[in-house]
Amino acid sequence: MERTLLADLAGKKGETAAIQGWVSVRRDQGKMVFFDFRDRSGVVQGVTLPNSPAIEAAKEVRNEYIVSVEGKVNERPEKNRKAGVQNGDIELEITNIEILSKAEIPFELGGEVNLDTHLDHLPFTLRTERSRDIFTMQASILDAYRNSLRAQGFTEFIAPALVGGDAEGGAAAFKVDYFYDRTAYLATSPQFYKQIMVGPFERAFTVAKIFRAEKSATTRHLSEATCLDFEMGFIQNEREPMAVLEQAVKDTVRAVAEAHSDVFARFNTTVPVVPEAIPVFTLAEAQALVAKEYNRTIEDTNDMSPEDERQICEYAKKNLSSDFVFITRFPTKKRAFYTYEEPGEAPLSRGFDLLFRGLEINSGAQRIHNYEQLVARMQERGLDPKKFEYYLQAFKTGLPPHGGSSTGLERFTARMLELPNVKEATAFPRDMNRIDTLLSTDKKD
Ligand code: AMO
Repeated sequence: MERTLLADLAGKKGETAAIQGWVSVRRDQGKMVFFDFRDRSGVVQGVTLPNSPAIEAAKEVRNEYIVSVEGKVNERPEKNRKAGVQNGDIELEITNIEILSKAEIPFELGGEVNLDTHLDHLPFTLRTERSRDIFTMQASILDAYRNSLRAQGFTEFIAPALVGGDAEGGAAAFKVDYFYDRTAYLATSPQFYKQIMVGPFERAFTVAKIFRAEKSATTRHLSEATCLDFEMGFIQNEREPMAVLEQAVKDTVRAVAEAHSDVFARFNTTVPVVPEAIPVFTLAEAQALVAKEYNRTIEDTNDMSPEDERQICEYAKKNLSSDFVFITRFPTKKRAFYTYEEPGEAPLSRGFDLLFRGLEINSGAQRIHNYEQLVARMQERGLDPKKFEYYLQAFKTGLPPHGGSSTGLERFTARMLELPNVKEATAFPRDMNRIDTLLSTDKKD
């Protein structure tokens, strides 16, 4: 018999159907055996009556077994109906049950486990409703972001993960043994390549893997992350990439709100609030505001601390009805070498960050597009322009004034659902202490 997805069972009341899926729960009640089944489309309850030809087979089945089941789709008696539950008004009366795969489970799925136990068992724990929700949300974010940028005239390209040098000229890079005894690196950012792509496309974006060898064991750092990067030509200043990003954020939030109200509810959070215009503060304004509002002194006036980020977001939520805040006018020296300085406000730059629910999820800027100025900036920073000759070709052959930004997909997802740790929003996180399994048992995060 052809398989029916659980979401389509309700249309088969009174008929016989064949389903395939997982056993979320098995319950024995007297001589009957009940099951909660799940598949990619949903859930249904099954019952094996004492006189069913499947009763002996049903007794063998345990939680998380994968089964192929046949049965009759019955309407449940009025008193047993469950309002608000998918298929809460039907039940599959099982006539045949075949085990497709047995399961030896380390613990019950969906119970409370600490993050390390969760991560140690991802091939199993990714099956929880919570994890499936997180990665369903992530897939939707990715989709919506791509759609938004395409609608804004951007062309997607694939950036390389193996590169000849460190793009940011500072961020710690992982070394790779390459052919001919050469050293390659894992890309810390698709930065150079997206700028190069302004040449052919004017507006280009990429979803890129980035690898960072920073020794930061925090709730917001990964060694391997996914970035949503775009770059655009013919801008006046950083406000244009900020506007593109704002539109992408609005489109993404709208799409996930439409598709996943149930997920927001299960995570006990709400759809983020994006006002018509996301509030913009300069670094100095933001820090002065939190210092006053929270009666504290600012330690580092060159950059936002995690506490500054949390507080300015709390302020914006309360007073400006926004879950997002832009910060601008960081000192040029604190930004990557290619960052454009604001001519009227040197030594401040045309760089910006976007904060979301207390965390930086995006960085961007207008870039230096003039070849001579870029070479001069490299030299100021002690970087050897010779090592950047390949990238510099784009400038030698001419690039329009341009800028762009990069959003961390895992951070965006984590804040969307208010997850405390970015690792939970990464299907297979790599950090200082872990590649799949812990690298050392005495170095837990
Ligand atoms: P930046 O280094 O700020 O900027 O990175 C951009 C965004 O990527 C995410 N991110 C990370 N997420 C998890 N773990 C990490 N270790 C990590 N590092 C970065 C963050 C961050 O906001 N080339 C510039 C971008 C640009 O100017 O367009 C850059 O790489 O969400």
